[in-house]
Amino acid sequence: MMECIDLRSDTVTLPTPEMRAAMASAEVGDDVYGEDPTVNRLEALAAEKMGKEAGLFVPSGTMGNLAAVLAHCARGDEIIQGSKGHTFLFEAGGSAALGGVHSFLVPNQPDGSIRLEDIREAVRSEDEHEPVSRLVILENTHNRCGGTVLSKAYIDSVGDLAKELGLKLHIDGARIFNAAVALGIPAGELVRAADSVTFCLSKGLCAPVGSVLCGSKEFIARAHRMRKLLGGGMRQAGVLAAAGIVALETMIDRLAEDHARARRLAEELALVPGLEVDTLRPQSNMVYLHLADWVPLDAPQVYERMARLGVKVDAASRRGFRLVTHYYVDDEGIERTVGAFKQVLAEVGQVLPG
Ligand code: TLP
Repeated sequence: MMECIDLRSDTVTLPTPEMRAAMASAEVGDDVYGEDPTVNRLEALAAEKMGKEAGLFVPSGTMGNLAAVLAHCARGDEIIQGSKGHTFLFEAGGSAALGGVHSFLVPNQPDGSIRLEDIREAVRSEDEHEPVSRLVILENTHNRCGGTVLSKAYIDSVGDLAKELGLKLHIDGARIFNAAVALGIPAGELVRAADSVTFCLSKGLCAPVGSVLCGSKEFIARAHRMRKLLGGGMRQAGVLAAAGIVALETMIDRLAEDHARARRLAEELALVPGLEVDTLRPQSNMVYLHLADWVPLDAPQVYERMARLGVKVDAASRRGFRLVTHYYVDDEGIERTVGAFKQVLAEVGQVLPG
């Protein structure tokens, strides 16, 4: 277990001993020639789990999403996506910067969804003044909306609408297994309506590096070219893929533990004077909270004091935090986190009950 409790993200997770052993003994080859047997095995396993024909191992979720956009869209095309989406907010504007692909933003609802009528209204006409609507992106779980889970029924309804409107559907499923575990259904069923999906191996699943983009064979062939263009063609990448295989084989079901701990964390933090928890019953492994108005510190100052007590949290906004549970945060870690918040807030003058 880590000395310090690090709840900044599930990206901070370290590879497990089983992963390190698999990495050390991985059979490898040159993946740009398609000759790395371990990468090939990971891609096949990922495709099977996603219920798609093919998979493509990429270095990051960001590259997976961008390769998908570039494989779906031409310059001057438009993506319809949520205004709180990771692909819009936190991927360096890659679709516009490198793909010449424009975004039409529609509001994310508090549950992470975007409304069907907003998608319908966002679609452009044939008029030459307008960009060409091409792609819808959903995010599941939805990071900025609180780790919220989109249901299969909702995704299916977006898929039907996309088909009707002649659009493709991509899912940024960085944490799709958290969503699937929360819903109690296989991930492949959850993303059935999507033309493509990216999921990450290096978040709650604890692999050190990598994501997999999945879709039809024909789509993945185009995405393969885009990965090369983006500099993501790797050579003996089986060393990394080996950890990804262990992640898929051993780390999915246990995500339920992270979700249970996130709920406990939210419930206990809600009792701490000075903290306002945004969602009392988080749906997956994220807890968002903010400081009450009377607290004379801002989030970065609280972060500093918490860190000195050995607890790291993500100061997600001026007065808000995101706490992400994962494999390396156990029950004691939850207690220490609650204790550290209590202590920091007590130090700024509030008398705590009990
Ligand atoms: N998210 C990171 C940060 O970038 C915010 C985090 O700590 O949560 N999609 C979603 C929904 C994500 O949350 C992330 C990473 C990505 C894509 C990008 O994955 P990477 O970091 O592998 O490029």
